[in-house]
Order: sequence, then C-alpha cells, then structure tokens
Amino acid sequence: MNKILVFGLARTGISALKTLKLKGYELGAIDDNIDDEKLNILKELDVKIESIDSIENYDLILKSPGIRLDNPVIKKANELNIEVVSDLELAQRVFDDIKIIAITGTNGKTTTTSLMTKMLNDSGRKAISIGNIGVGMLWEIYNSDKDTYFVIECSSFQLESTNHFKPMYSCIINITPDHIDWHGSMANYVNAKKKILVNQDENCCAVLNKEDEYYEECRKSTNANVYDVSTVNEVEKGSYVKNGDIYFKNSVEEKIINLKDVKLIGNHNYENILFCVTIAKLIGIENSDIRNTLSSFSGVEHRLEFVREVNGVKYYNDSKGTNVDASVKAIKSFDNNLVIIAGGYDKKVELDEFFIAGKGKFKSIILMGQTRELFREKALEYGFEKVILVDNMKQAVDEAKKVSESGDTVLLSPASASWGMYNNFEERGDEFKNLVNKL
Ligand code: UMA
Repeated sequence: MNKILVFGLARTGISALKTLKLKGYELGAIDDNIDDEKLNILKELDVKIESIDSIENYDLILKSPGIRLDNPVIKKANELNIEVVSDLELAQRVFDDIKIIAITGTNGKTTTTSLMTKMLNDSGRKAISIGNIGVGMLWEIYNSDKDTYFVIECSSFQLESTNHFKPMYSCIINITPDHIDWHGSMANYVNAKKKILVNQDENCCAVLNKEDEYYEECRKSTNANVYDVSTVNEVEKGSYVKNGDIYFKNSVEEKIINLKDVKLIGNHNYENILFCVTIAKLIGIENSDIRNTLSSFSGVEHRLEFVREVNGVKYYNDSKGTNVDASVKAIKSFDNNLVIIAGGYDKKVELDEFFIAGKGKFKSIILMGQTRELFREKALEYGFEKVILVDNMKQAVDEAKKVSESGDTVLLSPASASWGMYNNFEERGDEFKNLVNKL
C-alpha cells in the first residue's frame, strides 16, 4: 500500500492528503468537481491531479464518504481490483494501536460521541471526537498523542467502505430506516452499520441496544464481548434504567446516578447515556466522574436546541432531525401545541411514523423542500388540516410566527436531509436560528 489515490477533496480528502504526505506515501488526487481552490491545495501539497484513465497506477483508493459506490471511478477500480476504502479503514492501517471507540446508529451518534469524549476528558483522559461529527479524522489522529482515545462517529457511508476495521470498543445505538436512497435497501443499510463490529474479537467490546429491532442480528454478527443497554429492562451485563436510576452491572450491580440529576432529557438521550456509562465503566472511569459529566452535559447544537421565546412562543432548532425517526424522537419530547416545520431532501423513506407521533400535538404543519408535497399528502391522509407550503426558511419562520400563540412551541425538525436547500443541516439550523433571533 504505497501509492494511494485520494478521491474527493473536501474535509476527508484534504485531511488525508496532509497526513499521508507526511507519512511518506506516494499520492495522487481525483475529484469530479475540481476548482481553483482545490488545485491550489494540491499545488501546495505537491500532489498530482489524476483522471479516471490513470487510476491503475495506484494500490489503493481512499474514497470520501459522499461519493457513491456506483461512481465510474469506483466501478473502474473494482474492475481493476484496486482496493477502495474509507478513512475509517485507512486510519487503522496508517496508525498502529490507536484506541478507538467507534459509535454508530441511525440517531444519537453525535450526542453519544460528544458525551463520551467529555466523560473521558472530565476524568483527566485525553480524548477527541472525530469522523462524521465533522472532522476529517486522519489529520486529527496524526496531531494527537499516542494515549488519546479517538471517539469516532461512524456513518453508514464510512462503514460501508471498510474491510478490516476493528475498533477496541463499538456501539450501535439503534437502527431505523434511513439513507435507503443511498444503500438501495434496508438490508444493505443494516449490513453497513454491522461493519462496526464484524471484525471485533473477544478482546474487543461491543455495546448494543437490547430494545432495538436489529439487536439479535447485530449480536450474532460479532465475536466481541457484548454488553447490553436498556431503558426498559435490567440486563445481565451492561447498563440500564431501573426505578428512575441508572445502573451498571458486570458481575455486581452498581447504582450510578438518579435520572433527576442528569441534565439531558428524553428517553432517547437516556439510551445515549447508557452507552457512554458502559464504555466509561469498562475503561475504568470513577462513578463520581461519570456523575459529574452527566449532571453538566446539556447536549449538542442543532439537536433539540432551545433558541428563544418570543411572545410566549418557544422556538426549538432540531435541524439534525434529518430522518423520520430523529424527528419522531424530538416530537415525543413535547406534549402538545406544536407548530412543526418539516420537509427537505427526499431519502425515499415512509413518513407515517412522523404523523403518528404528531397526532394530538401538531397545531400547524409548515412544509418546505423537495418532500413538501409528499408530507402534505400524508398529513391530509392522517387528518391534519392546517398544512402550509412555503418556498424557503424565511417564509417558514414568518408563517410559524403568524399561526402560533402564547404557550405554543415552534419546532424545526424536518425529518429530511437538508440537501437541495442547504449544504448541510448546520447551515439549515443556523439560518433558522438567525431568522428566529430577528423576530
Ligand atoms: N465528490 C466527487 N464525486 C462525487 C461526490 C463528491 O468528486 O460523486 C467530491 C466533491 O467534489 C468534494 C468531495 O468529494 O470535493 C466531498 O466529499 P464528501 O461529501 O464526503 O465531503 P467531506 O467534507 O469529506 O465530508 C465527509 C462526510 N460527508 C458525507 O458523508 C456526505 C461528513 O459527514 C463528515 O463530517 C466528513 O466527511 C468528515 O468525516 C456529513 C454528513 O452529511 C456530516 N454525513 C451524512 C449524515 O450524517 O447523514 C452521512
């Protein structure tokens, strides 16, 4: 593996090029949308730009997650038997013996990753959050000390292009329909997620959600030492909620904290916490340190984020609600009188659960983006009458202000990706917050 072709020149690609250059690899780069900025970076790094006709000169291709497997370059690489991997896989090949806590799941990845990192840091250990959380991982690892824990948020896009990835600790928080447009089927999506634990052995630990539909399937796919979490029932080995307290049990049951002392709210967040508690205990973090972190951690931006109260109306930004399940979890965190803003890029998933969760809660439904007509049809099918279609976020916020009254909550939780209107959910959430702050 001496000659590496880096495909995609954004966060993943640039982070990789800088690292691999210093590590002494022979490098080339390729991108379907090359521009002056990218060319300048390549010039600075002294890396050659390649085309689809010159890929046979390389031993391996590093694929950025946003490039589909049916991209012509990837198809040609497959024909030529050139291995194609994501940065998850490459990180472990380039750096020996790194301490990886790999976290995946349809929802809760970012919260769990951030909380895990904070728990490690608060206990005096070195740890950073990398991966799908927004940070190209190779450069971060290169610049970190050897004893650092790398808490990696792993997307299905990154996991699907791994072959030997073997983290010391893995977590699958939950698996519900998402990215079906990308993976082609639910089965393919589940298989991508399972890649986080298929190579783990008995020296590794996998933490799984006992209440998840795919729990058994995941459990059967790994040789790791498995720990369970559940907010519903006691588990034999792992973490659980019982009578309002969080417990961890390996051989002996230990009470960790009462839920009243935990800052995050919502059952989905309690699940996220149980994953972190389990890993923390396995690493040897003291209960008092775990408690300190749980009583101070208030969550991440764009996830059920309170923005402001205007004339008695509370505005929440849940732009990270990029799929139905994430938005259902957000909706369940409120009682009623919700003015919901939804819609965006079409991921070809069923929308029913969104409206089932909104029954008796949605006062008005404001819809935007590519999926707005699909949402409207479903809303009418489920008997909702106040449905408003808008063209952009400004109109959405203006309409929300018009239809809401004191005591209501306006919630942006689109149940759709932001693509088509924005580059990412952060931009969408930022625009929402700016508009709300100007009301
Ligand atoms: N490109 C091509 N051909 C293509 C597609 C893209 O050449 O067919 C090029 C583009 O011109 C661009 C680069 O590839 O230069 C973009 O690659 P990318 O989309 O993978 O962007 P990165 O900045 O490297 O971001 C990726 C993740 N993006 C995706 O998975 C789509 C980021 O996740 C991640 O934070 C980052 O790596 C660092 O690890 C974002 C995301 O939206 C947050 N993830 C999805 C999600 O959470 O739902 C999975």
